[in-house]
Amino acid sequence: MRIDIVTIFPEFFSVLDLSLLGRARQSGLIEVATHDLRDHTHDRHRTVDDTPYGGGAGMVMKPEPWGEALDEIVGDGASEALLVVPSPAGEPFTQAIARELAAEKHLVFACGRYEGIDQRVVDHYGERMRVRLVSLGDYVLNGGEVAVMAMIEAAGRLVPGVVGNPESLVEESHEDGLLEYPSYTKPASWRGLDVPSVLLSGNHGAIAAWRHEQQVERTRRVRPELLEG
Ligand code: 6GU
Repeated sequence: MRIDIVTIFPEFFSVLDLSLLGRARQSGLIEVATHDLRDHTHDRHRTVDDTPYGGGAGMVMKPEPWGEALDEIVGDGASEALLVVPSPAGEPFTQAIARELAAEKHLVFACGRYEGIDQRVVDHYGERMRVRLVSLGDYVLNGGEVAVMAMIEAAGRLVPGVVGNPESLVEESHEDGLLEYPSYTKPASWRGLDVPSVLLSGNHGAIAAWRHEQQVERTRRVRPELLEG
């Protein structure tokens, strides 16, 4: 998988060198390139934003640097790539979307700052390629960078080969529509708290039943809306 990220803070993504995704990059499973939007400005101040037409607070990102940067990445014709624009006005990011992103050959992330990117950027590229506006949740971030980091981590670990033991992907929160069951390791007793005895029983049927029960109970308690579907 190839990932291109356009941002005014390329250094922000240096943490992608670390851990699981860092290893996936070293082994060539995932190729990541960051692009500084300001490299596509042509004024002395490297301006990427301007005041909004119609008035109002905040600044809007100008379309021209985005056009230059994205043309350079996807070419100026139709593109097979998927353009992902993080936006609080987008569709909510879910495990299902992470799976869809993980199946793509080429992802391009356009990180907006300020009050967002001139709408014509999305409209223009929407005529040449698939574009998705995706939100991390119902709260406001200063820019798309943190959201893109979350999306890359969630999707990247689903790319075949990135997580060593693919079975560990199956028994996780959200993979079966439920929250995950509580986990325990040694010692069997810690500060007066004992590991549930069923987990020490060696009875795999009973353990599976207990874990499922815990999943349903947890989900009913904190995320009842997940049980409706
Ligand atoms: Cl994707 N971007 C910004 N700026 N704020 C957000 C978000 C994205 N998702 C939730 N809040």
